[in-house]
Order: sequence, then C-alpha cells, then structure tokens
Amino acid sequence: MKAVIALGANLDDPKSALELAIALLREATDVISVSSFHITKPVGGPAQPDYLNAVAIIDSELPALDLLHLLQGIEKSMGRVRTEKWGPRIIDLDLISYGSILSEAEELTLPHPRAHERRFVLEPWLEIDSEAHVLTHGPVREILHQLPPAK
Ligand code: A4P
Ligand code: MG
Repeated sequence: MKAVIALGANLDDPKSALELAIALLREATDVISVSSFHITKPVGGPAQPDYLNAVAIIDSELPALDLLHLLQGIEKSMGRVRTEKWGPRIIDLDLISYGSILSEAEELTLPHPRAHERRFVLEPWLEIDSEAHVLTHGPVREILHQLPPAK
C-alpha cells in the first residue's frame, strides 16, 4: 500500500537530518520516490529557524500503527526530543496518508489532519505525484490553488 510521508527539520543540520531519515526509511521500507528539499518559513509555534521539508512516497504492507511506530522509532534514533508543540525539531516524520485508510484516532489520524492546509507538505508531494489527492479534501493541485500565498 502506498504511504505518503512528510519530513521536516529545522535544527542543527537539516539537510543531513533529512538525508539520514531517508536512508533509514530505505532500510526499513520500499521507498518509491523522494521530493527535492524545500526551504520553508515556520508555520505556528514559537519563533524558530526556517525548515527544510520534503515528502517521500513508500510502499508498505505494515499495519498503519506499526508504520507510525516505525517513523517514531526513526525520529527517536535520530535524537528527537519532544518539547513544545510545533516547536523546533531535529526531525519530524508525519504519516500524511496510507492507502485509502480513514482514521480519526488521536494516536493516528489519517489523512493527517493538517496536511491540506500546509504548503510545506502539499508542494513537495505534488512534485513527486501530479495526481496527488488528500482523501478528505480532494486533489492537491486544487487545494494549493485555494491556499493563501506563502508569507
Ligand atoms: N499523530 C496523529 N496522527 C498522526 C499522523 N498522521 N502522523 C499523533 C504522525 N503523527 C500523528 O506528533 C504528536 C502526536 O500526533 C503523536 O503522538 C502521534 O501519535 P509529534 O510528532 O509528537 O508532535 P508534533 O510534530 O510537534 O505535532 P504535530 O501535531 O505532528 O505537528 P505538525 O502539525 O506536524 O506541525 N512549519 C514548517 N515550515 N515546516 C514544518 O515541517 N512542522 C510543524 C509541526 C509546525 N510548523 C512547521 C512544520
Ligand atoms: Mg509530527
């Protein structure tokens, strides 16, 4: 099943962090494609450095929660410490969508509840999948047209 994963980093050396996270994903799953790295302004949270964001599409047969735990294991192995909500981070791996699974559980909401409002997710995703869709909100190309321009 196809999974869309958003990667973000804005501490230390974000480029190396994204590269390492992708290498670890390749060890654990079948990575189909990876977008370029986009420099983005932080959305929400405290004053913090710009982010480097990317999206990867992988193929996986894992149950959804196992896939989430795999992503969290990669974050942990890279030294991510959870402090402030939306605060700066060494690496963030979010599961944006997984096949056609719909979930409203707090531990794993699918599609990711904020993906459709975030250019830093939608733009790299569209770059590697021109047909990208957010199950609950429609084609990424159209959602992007309706979002306010990046600040
Ligand atoms: N969780 C529920 N659904 C999911 C899902 N689909 N994928 C739960 C991943 N996790 C999911 O996540 C908090 C909880 O969400 C977890 O316990 C998990 O079970 P977290 O990674 O611990 O905390 P977080 O990342 O700080 O929170 P959250 O809500 O994921 O933050 P966001 O919404 O990802 O925002 N600006 C720019 N330019 N670029 C960024 O990458 N990122 C954020 C973080 C804010 N601003 C940003 C960026
Ligand atoms: Mg997260």
